[in-house]
Amino acid sequence: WQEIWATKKLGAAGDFSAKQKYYVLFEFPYPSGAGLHVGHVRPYVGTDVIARFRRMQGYNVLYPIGWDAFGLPTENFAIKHKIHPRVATDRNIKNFKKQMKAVGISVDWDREIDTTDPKYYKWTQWIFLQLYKAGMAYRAEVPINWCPSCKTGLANEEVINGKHERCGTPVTEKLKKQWLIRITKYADRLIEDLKSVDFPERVKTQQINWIGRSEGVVFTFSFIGISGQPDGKHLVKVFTTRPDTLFGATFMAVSSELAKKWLDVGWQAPDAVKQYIVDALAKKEDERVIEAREKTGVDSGIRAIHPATKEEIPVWVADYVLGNVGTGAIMAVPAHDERDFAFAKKYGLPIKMVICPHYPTSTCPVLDEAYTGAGHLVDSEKFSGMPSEEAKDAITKFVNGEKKVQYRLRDWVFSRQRYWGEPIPIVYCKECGEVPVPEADLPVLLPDVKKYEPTETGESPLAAIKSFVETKCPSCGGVARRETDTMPNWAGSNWYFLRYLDPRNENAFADRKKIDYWMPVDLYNGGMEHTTLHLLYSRFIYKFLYDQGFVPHPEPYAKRTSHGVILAEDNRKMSKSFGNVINPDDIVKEYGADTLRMYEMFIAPFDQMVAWDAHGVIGVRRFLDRVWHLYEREFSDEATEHAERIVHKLIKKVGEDIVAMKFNTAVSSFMESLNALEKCADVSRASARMFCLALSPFAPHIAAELWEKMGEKGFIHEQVWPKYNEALIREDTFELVVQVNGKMRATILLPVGASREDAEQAARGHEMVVKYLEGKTPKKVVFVPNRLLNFVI
Ligand code: ANZ
Ligand code: ZN
Repeated sequence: WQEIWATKKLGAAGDFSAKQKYYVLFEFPYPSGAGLHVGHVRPYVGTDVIARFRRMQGYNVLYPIGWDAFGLPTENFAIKHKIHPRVATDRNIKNFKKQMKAVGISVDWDREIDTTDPKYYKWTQWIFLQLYKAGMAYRAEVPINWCPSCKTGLANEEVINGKHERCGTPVTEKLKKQWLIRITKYADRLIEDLKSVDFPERVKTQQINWIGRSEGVVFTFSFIGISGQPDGKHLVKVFTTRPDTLFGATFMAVSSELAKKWLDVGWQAPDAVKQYIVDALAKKEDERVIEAREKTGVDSGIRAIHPATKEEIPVWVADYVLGNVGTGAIMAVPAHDERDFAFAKKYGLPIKMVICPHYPTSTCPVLDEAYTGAGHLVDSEKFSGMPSEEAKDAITKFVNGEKKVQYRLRDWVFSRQRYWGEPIPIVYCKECGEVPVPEADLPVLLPDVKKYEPTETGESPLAAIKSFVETKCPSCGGVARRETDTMPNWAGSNWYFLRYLDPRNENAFADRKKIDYWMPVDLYNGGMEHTTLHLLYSRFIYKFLYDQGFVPHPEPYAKRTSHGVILAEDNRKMSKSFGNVINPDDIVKEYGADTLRMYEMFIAPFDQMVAWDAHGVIGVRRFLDRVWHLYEREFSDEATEHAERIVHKLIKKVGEDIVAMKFNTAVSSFMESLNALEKCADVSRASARMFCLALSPFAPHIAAELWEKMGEKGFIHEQVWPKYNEALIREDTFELVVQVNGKMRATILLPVGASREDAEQAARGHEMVVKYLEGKTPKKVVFVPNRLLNFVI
């Protein structure tokens, strides 16, 4: 059947068809050397069920596939096994393809794409040039995350719990000249537009938290100069979200990065302080600051003037103040901030309470930890007694603070010092400086080389390839050098869903008419782990393309869903290193593709994590065997009401469940229906047809075969999804609740639509009712049709 699907092009999507379009997308696979395991297959089968179902419903379905093939895993694999990444990639894709075809995924193979194909990455580079022209891509020397094992810079999003998300190595910091993308410019819109899309709440929350918008205030502190007076020259700004706590600021703390800048401009710090700063910065190179680590600091000797009280407070250099957040300096309020509290305790700094949770103030508690909530101000001069929310504005005005919105999100570090990625299309010329490669000269081809290992110098391996580096300036024709850093693999994946719309176009990343026809993606299923990586990046790039007039909407995905991870039978993550990986090929070989598919849909609610269970697989296989046997019967030509009822109910249930992605309950409905059908003396041909059609999105191979065996005409996958008859699925009985004085005393099974008289007669015959009526005549009998009867005595 898979061969027939291939020749008939079952998955082919027609551009501009008059049918209603439906774009269903799964995150395209990274073709690793390890191949697919059964966990990967879950979202493919889920979306395949939907694609097949929507086709039967008459939609023009786009269900595409491609390969996200640049990046570290392949490159590291290639280095380890001494195979060129190109060769490894081709080999991996071939294997993935074979595995996916074996499961019967009905994608449109004619639209297959590969991010490492120069015809594809030409457009990835083109998008970079658009970003560059719009001032959205820039070069700057910034401290970045550095993976000492992969020897490359990383974006913040790629560091999970202080570790590189791909290899697990603790990340360090490195100061480096980098390409950055101004994703921060889109921070507000990335939050705001979540309102217009149908994403799971947890996805929205994670993105909002990652962007971390916080509204606060910048206060200015002045330092005491040589004369012992504030000289007006040394002003330091702090960012705070709690301006109401200003009177509780007992010291200031600055990052070592900021302190280093002061040293650079001539600050004569005591030797111990200098040493602390140098050590702290060096430490970051080999050990990342982790939240939980003990806070350290040193008194800088500098004193600052508190802007409200005019008192002198010490200025400390502390490692918990981050150089790249806010202004790199804070006002420390130990009484009301946990970090400041811990630091003040450690170094014996004063803790001054200014927000009291109780009012009046006489009952203020003694603090044994920071009080971070709201309350009334105390010990704050004329602001004492004011509610803290109100005091925020009042104090800000009082000391001329400026309101400021700050984000946790950083600009996106876009340079990688590795071989297997898209070259960044920029040239450096002595005369003209930084020059973008003209669009007509794209793609900048990744040179075919023998040596692609990362270097110790922090430079990309491309830097050692003369024929690549040395070039002519596109602007003046003079001697120039190419940029040797490559892009992160998110560059190719953040727009791939657009290339599917027009994969062979040589003049544009996609034809605008096709984009208008197909976009937005109607359903995008993918892993939760991509929420603040690919999903955020691709929303951002799409918004950028929207602003440039290349796409019709501000959001690419109308709806997002997420599948749960499948664990191994030992309840651990499936991993080669644990030796617990289950390969779909083995299940297909032993039990068949349809068994694998239905089991994966049956295993648990689609969005929940669950462990693999070999017995469950056998159970599903038995079910399919029984379906097969059912079709060995002679079906009657006459409709038999009982079997019809079963099948019509099934059609309704399965159709609704597919739309709601409740695949597991759909599969159990198949099982229940089969049980019931097996007991029917007669099953009509019409019922058998319908059951087979309903089964076809889940078990397409068996359904196609049964269809043919039944002698039905046509190709099952071109049939229309069956309509159920409302009259047939109506329940024929209901449970009447019988009460005496409002208390339930019995339930009685009655035909739907039973009259008041019938209900009363049946109830009076029930022994419990007889008992509680005690022979009395009810004052009133309340009757709710198809529900309830209440005797009031
Ligand atoms: C005084 C204060 C008093 C603060 C208080 C909090 C509670 P979010 O909400 O995450 O943005 N902060 C500012 N810049 C910092 C930096 N470079 N490194 C470390 N911490 C920094 O956090 C804002 C708060 O984080 C700011 O408000 C500041 O501490 C701290 F009762 O200022 B707060
Ligand atoms: Zn790494």
